[in-house]
Amino acid sequence: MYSLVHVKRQGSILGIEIDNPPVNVFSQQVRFELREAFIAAAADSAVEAVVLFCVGKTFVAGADISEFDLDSIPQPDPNDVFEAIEAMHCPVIAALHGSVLGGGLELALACHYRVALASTRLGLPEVTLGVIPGAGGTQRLPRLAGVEAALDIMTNGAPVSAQRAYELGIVDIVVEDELFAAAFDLARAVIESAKPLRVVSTMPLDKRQIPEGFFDRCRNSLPKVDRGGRAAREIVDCVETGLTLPFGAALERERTAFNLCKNSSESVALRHLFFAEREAARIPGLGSTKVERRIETVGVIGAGTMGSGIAMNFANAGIPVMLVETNDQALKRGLSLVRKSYEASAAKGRITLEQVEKRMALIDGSLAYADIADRDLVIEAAFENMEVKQTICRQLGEICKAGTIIATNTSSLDVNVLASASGRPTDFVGMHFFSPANVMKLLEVVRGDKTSSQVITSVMTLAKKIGKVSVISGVCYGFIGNRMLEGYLREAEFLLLEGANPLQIDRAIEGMGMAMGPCRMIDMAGVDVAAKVVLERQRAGGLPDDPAYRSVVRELFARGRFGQKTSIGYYRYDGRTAIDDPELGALCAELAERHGIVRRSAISDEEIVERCMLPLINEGARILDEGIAYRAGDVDVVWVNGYGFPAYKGGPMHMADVMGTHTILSRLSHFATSRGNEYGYWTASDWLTRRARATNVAS
Ligand code: 3H9
Repeated sequence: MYSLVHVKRQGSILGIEIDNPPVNVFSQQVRFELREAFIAAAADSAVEAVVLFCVGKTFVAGADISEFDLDSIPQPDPNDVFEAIEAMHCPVIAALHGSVLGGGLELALACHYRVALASTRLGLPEVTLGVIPGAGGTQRLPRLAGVEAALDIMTNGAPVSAQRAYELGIVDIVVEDELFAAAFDLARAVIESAKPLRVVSTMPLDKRQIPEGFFDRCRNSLPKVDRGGRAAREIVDCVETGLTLPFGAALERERTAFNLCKNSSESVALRHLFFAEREAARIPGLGSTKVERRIETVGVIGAGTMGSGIAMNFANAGIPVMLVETNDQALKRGLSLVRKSYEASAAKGRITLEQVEKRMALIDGSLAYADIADRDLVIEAAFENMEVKQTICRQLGEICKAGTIIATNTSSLDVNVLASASGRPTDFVGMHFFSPANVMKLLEVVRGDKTSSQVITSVMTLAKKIGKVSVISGVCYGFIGNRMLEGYLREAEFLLLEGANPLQIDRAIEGMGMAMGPCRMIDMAGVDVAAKVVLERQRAGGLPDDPAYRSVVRELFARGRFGQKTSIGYYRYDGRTAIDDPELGALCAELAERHGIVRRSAISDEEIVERCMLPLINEGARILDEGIAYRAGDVDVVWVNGYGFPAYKGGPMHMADVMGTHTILSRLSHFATSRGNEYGYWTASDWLTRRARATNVAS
């Protein structure tokens, strides 16, 4: 008796159904039951065709990623199941819907025919997990779609539409609805035609169409630095060697490469993030008893860059949104910002002109708060000033209907103070979007002391709907992400004072994988913006009493070197090209002397990376200690999705795991001695110390 695979007979056609919610992963149990079902079907000569399909929202969405932590994929191997399918005496038709990904597509490719619903997405996204298709994907897909298209699909990992898959020969029929009827019709047609079975593994690979030097060109266009690129290179190798090897040997070659990638530190990190992103959406202790408020309409206060970007997220997801401004000019400017952005996307072919108009039609503008009183969610995205935001929140609390969720997009202000200003703290939440808000994936959802679980859950569900990766943060200065930025930037600046230059710092940090070094990042965001944050923090008494602390950014601000916008900041700019500026070196030398900091002639890249990363990890640990983040994975998700931390290193806390707590403690202690620790910069967090003790006890 099977539990996850069910067999249903319709005359001489056998329906084999996989039912492994939520996404029908190709787990060991599914493989076992499916193989048994095919072996039984093969023994039944009355069966003239098989239709393979899945229950629920999708066909098989891939192999079970959690099995990758094991030494090898547990038996039965997916390839054994596929062999059983290909060896069938009668046609096997896969009926596809939802997300046919990874091992799911490999399963479909082992069938003789494929019928798909038009809404289906098909792909081999293994590369995004640092692995390669390991169950025949690198061998069967090129046989159907051709080498070039197959490599494109596998090396970039993005799924294609059913229509595109049809054009490429991956699926045979696309239907708008009635998937099963179409699959059964095809089964009957194949039975009647008595054509030979289309066994993909026996199809020839047309080598003549591959131009000279094709694979080398392909390798050269992959990422130069190893940003998780090992898997992409292995994919190219597997396809190339597959041209000359017998199919069975090519499968073995593929599996060896898969195992190599699976055991790489990059893949371990990427898989950690896959699960961390999903875990981040959960509120501990809430279980599955979720009661949510419906959010079908949204209002946004403020139509500046942030407000209009936020509004676009909702329009993109088909949710009507109203932008509110204080004057007509600002409103018109905001709406035209949105239109321009959509038109730019259309010009790049990302959306159609029809979609531009459809989305614009979902965005209304108004000058009156009363017009958003009946909205389900209202987000204030006004200027970052406590008085201004308090006034807005008060007004929103007064006019919004009962049940409206009131949100602030503050990046630094106290959400509890704003919640109390609204007079409805249980309905109040922080929604910290990152700029540009319509592009950046991250959303920090800030729970105030009194925010109801229902409100948090509703906002997390909405975040998923608008395509955000969301993480819950408690209230503290800068929440999870910006708070951690402080120690990181502090050390970058101290390194400048000690004699490193911006170019070296950025190169070292980018060399370890960050998307952008700290100096370039501040120049882009605005030295003035960064300096004002420091000055405000200082005014509020939130900073150490260290006159040298962030003295570089403050001095640059005082000298009007605001970064890219004034063509000079940490760098001098020729257009967008950053050029080393000797005057900056002189300025840092002057500041170092003023603050009694000894300059050195050489600072190693290793020291730069360590000095910037250790405070990041240490502050992440404090955030965990204080319960600001629920889990270490949440911290990682924030830094990877909001701050350009390399996904293939898994985030700062995953990096800490890899380094080991004892190593981190000993390096913190090293810098406490070599740099001095008057202001506690190198004092280890309790969390790290406790962990080190726990590992001592365990070992
Ligand atoms: C592969 O196939 C290798 C093979 O070539 C060969 C091997 C030899 N495994 O994302 P959701 C869980 S590599 C385990 O929230 P959605 C997920 O953790 C794989 N678990 O749903 C979550 O659990 P929980 C290639 C998985 O509707 C729940 O399912 N395939 C897997 O927003 C719901 O997930 C991929 O890379 C998995 N493969 O999105 C596809 N997939 O509820 C990965 C999901 O406990 N999956 N879970 O938090 C996805 O991209 C999305 O899940 C999908 C649905 C688009 C399918």
